[in-house]
Amino acid sequence: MEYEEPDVPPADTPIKRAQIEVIPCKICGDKSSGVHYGVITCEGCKGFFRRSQLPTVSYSCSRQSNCQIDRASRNRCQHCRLQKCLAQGMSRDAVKFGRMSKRQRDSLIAEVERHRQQQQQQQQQLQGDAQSVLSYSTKARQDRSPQLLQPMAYSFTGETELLTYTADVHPYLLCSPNESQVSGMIYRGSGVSPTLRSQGRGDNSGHPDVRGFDSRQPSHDLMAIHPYNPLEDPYSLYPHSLRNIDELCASIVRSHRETSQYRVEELQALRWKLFSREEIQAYQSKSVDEMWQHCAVRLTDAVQYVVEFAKHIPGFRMLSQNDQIALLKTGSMEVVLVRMSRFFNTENNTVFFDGKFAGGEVFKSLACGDLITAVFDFAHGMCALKLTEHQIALFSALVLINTDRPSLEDRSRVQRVQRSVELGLTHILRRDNQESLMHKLYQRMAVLRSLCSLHMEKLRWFSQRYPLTAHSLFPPLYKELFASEAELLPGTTH
Ligand code: HC3
Repeated sequence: MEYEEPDVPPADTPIKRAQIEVIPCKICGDKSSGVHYGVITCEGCKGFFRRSQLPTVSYSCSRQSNCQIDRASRNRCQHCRLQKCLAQGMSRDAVKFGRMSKRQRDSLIAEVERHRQQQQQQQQQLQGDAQSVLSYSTKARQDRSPQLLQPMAYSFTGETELLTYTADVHPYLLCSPNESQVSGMIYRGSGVSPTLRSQGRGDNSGHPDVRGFDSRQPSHDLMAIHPYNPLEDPYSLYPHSLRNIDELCASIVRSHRETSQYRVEELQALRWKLFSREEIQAYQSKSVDEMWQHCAVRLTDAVQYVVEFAKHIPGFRMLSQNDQIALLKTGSMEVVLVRMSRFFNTENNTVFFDGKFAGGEVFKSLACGDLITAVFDFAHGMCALKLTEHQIALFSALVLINTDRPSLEDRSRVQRVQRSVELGLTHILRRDNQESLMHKLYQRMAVLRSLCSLHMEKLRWFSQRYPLTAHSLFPPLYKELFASEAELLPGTTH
């Protein structure tokens, strides 16, 4: 019996179908047609998921279970398409719950509003693009494979300097993922959106972002805190539109929100959606190399969102591309672990993974029990700090923009960007009357470094034990991130 999902009638929810359709399909990025099986999808992915639930259906991937799913490629691999549906939370159960809860509906309204504003910003951005300090050469981007690094054009001394890049060295970092992977990623520029700026003038519509950056507050203009010195001024790197700390924070918070893979409020509704005993058994019966490959794909997905976040931190794209790569190679895993705490349930020590909440036992077949325990303990510790989304956004930016990273070309330039982010985080903590958190956050950064070195130790062990998987079955971006330290490059001697 074919499973028919009764569409949730838009009439009896405060959100009209037409409104939801501003949000692209969470699976393939095509135009959505509503909420289907609990997730906003297009008609094609709705029908695909319905068919995939038939008892006689099972899919397998003929490649590395990390096929890209977008509008053009969605029919190429049913296995990976279904994995993406599940990872986004599609489930037959969603229908049994009937209408959305108030919280889900509120979250959806917020997301619809965000997309509407982003489309508005996009329009303004397109008009302002000619003057924007930073612009991608979209033509070049379309001409080259979507995975390759895009040449970036930015002006330092008035002239546009087109950086060529040795794409054969790091072709996957700094790439622009396809729309469906980071749908909604239409963040532009580094200024404050007119919407935020207009509401900042006393119209505290309760939107936390606006309240947070109400321009009536004494704006801590960096010039005031930081006597202007053309060499020293951290803002000399920034486009004219970003001239005070409130705008820097707003820019980082918005980018965090748009690249955070899951909204905290969305996951709240799912926090008791646990894996069944059979599902846990299925993960535990995977071989070590199978589970490593599975987690590598999930980790790479998460890193892709962090790369997009990094690229929109004001000042990051002003760094040399080698320094951007150096910061991402060492910082992106750390930010993934920070972000993981956003979807960690401290009541049962589970983390949102593959569409449900998983305890440490799900990762048993990685054969990295100490790493898992350390990662879960870290997540627990982060949750204990009860950081707000704004604080997590600024903390994530500070984790990334770190002058202590190895092999930086222009440390002083990185330091200027780091300083502005530090000022931003201090500003947010001062505003929240939580300045005492700063030293705890620096302690968390030290733990992150130890976690990532333990991860590299495990990866070296794995790549020696399973060289074929490590060299040819991990996602290219994963290898690019961890290759040098874990000798994952082809032909590396062990
Ligand atoms: C850290 C983790 C791998 C990554 C997993 C992520 C962060 C992946 C993105 C999901 O949206 C959320 C998520 C949940 C659990 C995270 C895993 C917990 C344990 C596991 C290992 C410790 C790291 C394994 C990394 C490896 C082996 C793939 O290199």
